[in-house]
Amino acid sequence: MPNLSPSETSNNVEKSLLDLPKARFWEATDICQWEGFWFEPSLVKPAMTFRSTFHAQNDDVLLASSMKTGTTWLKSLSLCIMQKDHQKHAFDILTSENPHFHVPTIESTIYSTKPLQVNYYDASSPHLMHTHLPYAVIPDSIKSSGCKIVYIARNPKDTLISMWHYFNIILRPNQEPFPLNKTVDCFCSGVHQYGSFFDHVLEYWLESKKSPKKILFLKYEEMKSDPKREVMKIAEFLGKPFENEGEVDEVLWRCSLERLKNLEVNKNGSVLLNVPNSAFFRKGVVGDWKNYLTPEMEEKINQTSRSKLEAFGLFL
Ligand code: PAP
Repeated sequence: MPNLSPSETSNNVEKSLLDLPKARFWEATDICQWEGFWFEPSLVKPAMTFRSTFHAQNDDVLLASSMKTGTTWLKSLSLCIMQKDHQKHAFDILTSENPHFHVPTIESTIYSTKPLQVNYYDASSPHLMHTHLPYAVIPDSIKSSGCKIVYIARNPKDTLISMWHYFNIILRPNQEPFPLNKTVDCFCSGVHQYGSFFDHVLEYWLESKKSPKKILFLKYEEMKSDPKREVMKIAEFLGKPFENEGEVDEVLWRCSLERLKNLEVNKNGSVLLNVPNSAFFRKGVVGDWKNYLTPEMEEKINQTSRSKLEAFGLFL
């Protein structure tokens, strides 16, 4: 096969994007299916670029998650942990910008409203980065190098309700909220951004079982119920154990929802196009779904969880 120039490769990518299966998400935006998952069409090209050109270093760290499962919290905690040797009692980085600016989601950097601080394709320094991409499409070099992966999962019903609030703000600002029963249907069939949620979580979980030193699998609910234990686990896993309990408390306080929500940088501004920083902080309550879902909706999601997750031994 002849070598293709970058523009020929790019043209081929554009053409292959046109052939992907398409669907409408919440009557508001198009999504397309690539490698078995659903994406906003504009994210597929950056995802392909990430997969084919990113070269992981052994000391890189990739945070990963499906949407609305605790990404913002994980980014904040990991950032503080990775920087704690330099920071000590000095500068509090989370007061300067939203966590999504400091730890960008690689494939979404096309929506960044501000120039990035780090070039993720420059291999000269270690990276702390995040992706919502499923395990199957993350770069091979991440899988084969010493790069560690921290994944956060969340109960599907709370994830769905969090997603419902978020996309109603972002995609339907002057409309009625999207009907919840239809939201449940989309969620269970997997036709939503980065969906299927169930396949996404299961893939990372199975990989974490095979390679526990490579992938740390966290649950939002466990982080809420025993934050100290979980944050110490993350720090150990990243090779940055805490020296004393005071350090643990400090990091947890810096990253607490109440504090982040009330920081000026998060009350105002936007680091992602058309997404106010405030949209990333809501209630953070385990079981909030009980305020919204009918018993029928609950059963539909439970049934999907049983067949897609619990059948493999994963309980969320
Ligand atoms: P993303 O996928 O768009 O990045 P993500 O941060 O994963 O969003 O999810 C947002 C949820 O995490 C919100 O949950 P809720 O809708 O049920 O309230 C948000 O409130 C919660 N969240 C954000 N920051 C924190 C934090 N520091 N501690 C605990 N929960 C948080």
